[in-house]
Amino acid sequence: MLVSENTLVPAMATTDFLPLNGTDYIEMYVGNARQSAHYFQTAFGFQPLAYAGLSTGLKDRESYVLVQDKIRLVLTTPLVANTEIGRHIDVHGDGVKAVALWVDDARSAFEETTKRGAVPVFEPTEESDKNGSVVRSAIKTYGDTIHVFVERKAYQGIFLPNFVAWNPSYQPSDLGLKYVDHMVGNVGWNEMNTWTAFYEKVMGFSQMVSFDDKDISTEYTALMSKVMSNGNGRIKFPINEPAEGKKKSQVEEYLDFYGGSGVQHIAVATDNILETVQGMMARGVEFLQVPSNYYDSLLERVGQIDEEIESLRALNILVDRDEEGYLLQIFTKPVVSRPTVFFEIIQRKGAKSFGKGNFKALFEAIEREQALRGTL
Ligand code: TYF
Ligand code: FE
Repeated sequence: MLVSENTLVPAMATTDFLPLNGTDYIEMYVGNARQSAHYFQTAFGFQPLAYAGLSTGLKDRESYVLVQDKIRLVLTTPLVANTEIGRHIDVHGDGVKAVALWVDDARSAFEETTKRGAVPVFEPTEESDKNGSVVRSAIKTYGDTIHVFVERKAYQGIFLPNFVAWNPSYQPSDLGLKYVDHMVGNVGWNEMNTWTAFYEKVMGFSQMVSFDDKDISTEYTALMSKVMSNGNGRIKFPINEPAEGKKKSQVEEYLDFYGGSGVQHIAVATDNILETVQGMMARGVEFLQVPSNYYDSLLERVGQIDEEIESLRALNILVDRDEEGYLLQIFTKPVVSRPTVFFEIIQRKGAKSFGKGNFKALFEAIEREQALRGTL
């Protein structure tokens, strides 16, 4: 059939060889999962979901699974010496090991990506219990980070087979976090294009936007960034690399302390950033601060918005606008001991971008923190 010029060709005219339904879970390897779980419950409002460890038959590790709406966070720690998990923590500190992606077919996901050059971590593996079965497979991405493909269409349990419900009496309330908006990787000098090519060729992603060191440089530091997105836009992975500036780039500081490439920030969405951030602050989460004069010229830059400027100023929430709408965002200080992993809280009101208009104010705020650490 001939397709005339005016015929609308469906966006997915070419079939997506790696259809992704969303982020399935994020697994962090941490030194003390029991205490980290308490922190993410208290400070971020995550709810207890599942547990696996000594009492479920594991001998060398334990995991706590927390949930808030669509976000699942798995905190895993070794229980004995000389494990792969312990080595990961020794090299990287507490950090993100796995970005798990929800698929309909974990066998096909593994086959399609490995045949395009992905390095396998583990082959499709079926696990089952009385609630059904899950198939998972995994490939490497930047640094020691991996992508796990999770196929759960034959599973009715709470998380994965062989996890039990975790239902402690301590259950602080939810803080309105809804889903993972994007997850950012910091990669080594001149490696950004290697990894964006990986997401393009191996995982079928395409590039949404790119920022060079002219967009993202302050008086002192610089970085470059490209945002990769999967076919249906549910998965967005910006990739940063350091650029040469007058002083040490925040990405370089990350690479030094993380011991290489890894996940820099996890951006989580809320429908009410004012309430979410107020709640998180009351529970002890520390956020980066911008100078109060950021708000003096805000309306000129972003135009009319629903929120009151004074409420945004009081909480240090940043605003940016693009052709499609605006967004509100704020960044935590690192949530681990090393200056590495942090969170972004984001509320989108139409905007599909990442807050380019805030880069300068944000990066200057990060530099003030670097200066306090003596790492600038
Ligand atoms: O994800 C983004 O692109 C924004 C901005 O080190 C950003 O959140 C980019 C780099 C960075 C911190 C934030
Ligand atoms: Fe971000």
